[in-house]
Amino acid sequence: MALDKEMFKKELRQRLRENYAMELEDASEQEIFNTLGALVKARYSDAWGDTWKYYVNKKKKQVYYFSIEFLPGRMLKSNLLNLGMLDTAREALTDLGIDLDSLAEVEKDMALGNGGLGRLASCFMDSIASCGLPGNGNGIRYDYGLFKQRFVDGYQVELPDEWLQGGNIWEVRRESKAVDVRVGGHVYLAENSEGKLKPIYENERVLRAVPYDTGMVGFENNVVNTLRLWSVEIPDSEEDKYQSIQGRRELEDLTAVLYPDDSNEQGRLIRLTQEYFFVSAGIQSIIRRYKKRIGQPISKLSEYVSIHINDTHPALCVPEMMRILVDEEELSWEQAWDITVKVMSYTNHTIMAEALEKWSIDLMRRTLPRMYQIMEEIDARYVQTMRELHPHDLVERTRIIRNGQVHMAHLAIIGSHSTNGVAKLHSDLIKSVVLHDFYIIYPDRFNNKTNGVAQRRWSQIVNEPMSNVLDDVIGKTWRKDSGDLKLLMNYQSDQVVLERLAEAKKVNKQKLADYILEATDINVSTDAIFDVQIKRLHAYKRQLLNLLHIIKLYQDLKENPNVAMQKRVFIFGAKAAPSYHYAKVIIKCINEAARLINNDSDINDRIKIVFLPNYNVSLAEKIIPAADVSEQISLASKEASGTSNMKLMLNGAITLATLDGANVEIRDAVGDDNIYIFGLTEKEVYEYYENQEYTAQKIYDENAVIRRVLNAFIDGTIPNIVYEGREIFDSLIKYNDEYFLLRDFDSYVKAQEDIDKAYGDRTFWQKMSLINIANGGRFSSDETVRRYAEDIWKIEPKDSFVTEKG
Ligand code: 8GP
Repeated sequence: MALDKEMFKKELRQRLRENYAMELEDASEQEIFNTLGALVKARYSDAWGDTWKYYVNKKKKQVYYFSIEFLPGRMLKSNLLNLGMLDTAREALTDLGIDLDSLAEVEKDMALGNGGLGRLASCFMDSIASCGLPGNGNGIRYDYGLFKQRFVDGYQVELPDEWLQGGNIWEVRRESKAVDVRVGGHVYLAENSEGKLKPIYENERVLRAVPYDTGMVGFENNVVNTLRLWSVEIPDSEEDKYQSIQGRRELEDLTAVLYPDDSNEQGRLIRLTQEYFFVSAGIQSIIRRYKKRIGQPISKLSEYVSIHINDTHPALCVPEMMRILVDEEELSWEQAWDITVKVMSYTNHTIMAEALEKWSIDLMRRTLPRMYQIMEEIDARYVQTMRELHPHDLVERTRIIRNGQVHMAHLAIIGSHSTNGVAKLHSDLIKSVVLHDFYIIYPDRFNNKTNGVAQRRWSQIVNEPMSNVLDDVIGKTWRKDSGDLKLLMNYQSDQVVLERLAEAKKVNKQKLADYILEATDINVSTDAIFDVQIKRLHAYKRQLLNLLHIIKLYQDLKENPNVAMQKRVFIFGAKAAPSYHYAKVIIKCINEAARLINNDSDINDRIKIVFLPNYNVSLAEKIIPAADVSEQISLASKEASGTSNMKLMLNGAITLATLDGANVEIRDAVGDDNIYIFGLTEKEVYEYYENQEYTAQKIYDENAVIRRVLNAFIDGTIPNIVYEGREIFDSLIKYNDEYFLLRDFDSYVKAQEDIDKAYGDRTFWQKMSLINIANGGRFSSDETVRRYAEDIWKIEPKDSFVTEKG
C-alpha cells in the first residue's frame, strides 16, 4: 500500500520513538536521516525478497556484474524516486519543518571508485533494476572510499574517507552467506584415492569473505536487485594464527582501502589479493546458489548464469571458474573451458597502456599459486590450438603469459565470449589498433556498447527546475522513457519555452554560486558563462589545455582591459591519483592561476577560476545542472567514452569537444550546429605517431601567443609555481608535448571565441541548449543495459515489469 503524506509523518515519528526513544523535535539530523532511511528500506524489503524468489522460481538467467569499483553516491533521493515516494516524502517533511534536500546531505557519499568506470557500474545497477532485468553487482566493501581531497596552499592533500562512520543504513550484513578464500602458500597436484589428480594446499592463508548486500531499487516496478560487496574477516578456524595485532591488521587491511597505491611491491600485493578475494568469493557464492536453488547439473551453468568482467580487475574470474569446475566439480578441462567462455564477458574501458594490467609471474605465483597453475594451462592450450591456425608471431603476442608477465586483458579476452568497447570510436580503435591481434583471432567476439547514464538521477533528481519546465511543455512521459525528450524539438523556436529553460538554468547557477561562495569564498556572477571541466585529473584529459586558454584570456585582458568578451567562470572538479605527480602539479598550477586571476583588480571579475575541492558524485550533482559549457577536450583517441559529457548535455550544457569517445556520437545526435568541435581527429593523431613529425618546440618558436602563455609558467607571471611551472613548461617543450596541447591550442581558442559570441545571443544559445536536452535521451543507460542484456548476457526482463509498464 502506498504511503500518503499523513501516514508517512506518523510512521516517521513512530520509528523515531522506537529506535531512539525520542520525539522528532529533539532528534538530530543524523537520527532523522537514519530513521527515514530505515523507513524507506522497509518499503522495499518485501519486493527485495520477492524479486529474488521470482528469479529462483522462474529459473531466470541472471547476470553478475563484477567490478572493483562502484560509485553509487547518495541513495536516499534515488530510492525515494524509484519507489514513487519522492514527492510525498518532500511534502511530509516540509510539514514537519524539515527540508529534504538538506537532510539528504547528511548521507555520506558511497565513493567506492575512482571515476568513470565505477560510476558507470552504478548507473548500470540502477538501469538493470529499472529495466526489470535479473542482474546483481559484485564488488568490495572498502572501509575507506576514495580519499577526501583538500587544497592546502594550492596543493592536493588526501584525507581518509571514513564513509562508514555513523553506519550505512542501506546495507545488510549476511554472515550466513560468508565463504572462505585461500591465498598464498604452495599448491601441488597429487592423486587421490580414486586416482584423480587433486590440488593439495600447503601453508595457505584462509580469508573469510562476508557479504554486505544493498538493495538496488528499480524505478516504479517492484524490482529490487542486489549489490553484494565483500568484506574480509578472520575465520574462526584461523584465529590461532592471528595472535598479534600486527598480523590481524595486515589481514583486515585487505579490504580497508580502494586501490592501495600500487607503486610499491607491498601495495601491488594487496591489490592483487583484493582482486582475487572478491572474484573468488563472488563465484563461490554464485555456484553455491546455483546448486542449491536452481538445482540443474553444473554442465548447464551457462544457461542460468552470466558473469561480466568490468575492465580487467576481475579477470581472475576465468581461472577461478576453471578451478571450481575442474578441482571441485570434477568436470573435464574441455567441458569446464566451454562453460567458462560461455559464462564470461568483458568490457574494456581504456586504451591507455599503463592502465592495461599486467602482473609479474613471480608475484602471481607467490600470491595465488593455484590461479597461476591454471593460467599456465590455459596459456599452453591456447598456444597449442592457435598455432595451427595463425602465424607464430601473432600467437606469441597474444599469449596470456609472456615476457615474465601475466597479461590480464589477454586472459579476459581469451576466456570470454564477448569483448566490448564503450563508444563507437573506442570499439573501432580496439579492433583496429589496441587489440587488433585479438580481433584477427576472434573477430566475432568484438562489439560496441556505447555508455549511458542513469537519466533519472542525472536529470529528474539533480535538476528539478528544468524537470518542471519539461513536465509543463512536453508532459511527464519523458520521466519514464527518456526517448520522449525528443518532443522538446517541437519547441526550439518557442520563445516562451526557451525563456523558461533559461530561467531554470539561472536558478541552478545561483544555487551553485551559493555553494561556491560557501566552499571557496569566491563570489561568482550568474551572468557569466559557467564553463565546466569535471573528471579525474589526467594528462590525456588535458585540463592543462583549458588552463593555457585561461592564461591567454588573462594576458589579453591585461593588455587591453576593453577587449570585448563574455564574463566566464571556469569551474574545475578533479582528483589526482595520490602517486600521480604530474597531475598534482597541474592542480597546483590551476590553483595558483586562480589566486592570481581572481584577485587581480584589472580583471575585474571578467574571468574567474573555481577549483572545487573533493569532486565526487554529490558535487557533480551540484555542478552539472548549472553548467553552460561542457569541456570534453581529451586528445582524440584517448578517452574511451566519457560519461560527464552525456550528463552535461542532458542538462542543457553546450559541448566543447574533440572528436573523441562518445563526443562523436553526441555530435551525431545534436548536429554540427549545436556543438563546438575542435582539434586533431583520431586519424590525424595516429598519422603524427606514424610519421613522428611533431615538434612542440617549433610551434613555440613560431607562435607568439603560445610562447607568451607558456612563458607565464616560468617567468613569474603566475606566482608560487617555481618548480611546478618549470615542470609544465618542460613537459610541453623539452619532452615534446605528449598529448599535442600546442597543436590543438589555436583551434581550441577559436572554438572558445565562437562560444563567446554565441552566448551573447540569448535566443541562439538557448535554442542550442534545448536541442541538447532534447537529444540527451539516447544516452540513457537503460538503453545500454538492454543492449548488453540482449546481445551479451542473454537475459530477459521480469515479466511483470512488461505488464506493469503496459
Ligand atoms: C573510464 C574511461 O576513461 C572513460 O572514458 C569511460 O567513460 C569510463 O571508463 C566508463 O566506461 N575508465 C576508467 O575509469 C578506468 O580505466 N579506470 C581504471 C583505472 C581504474
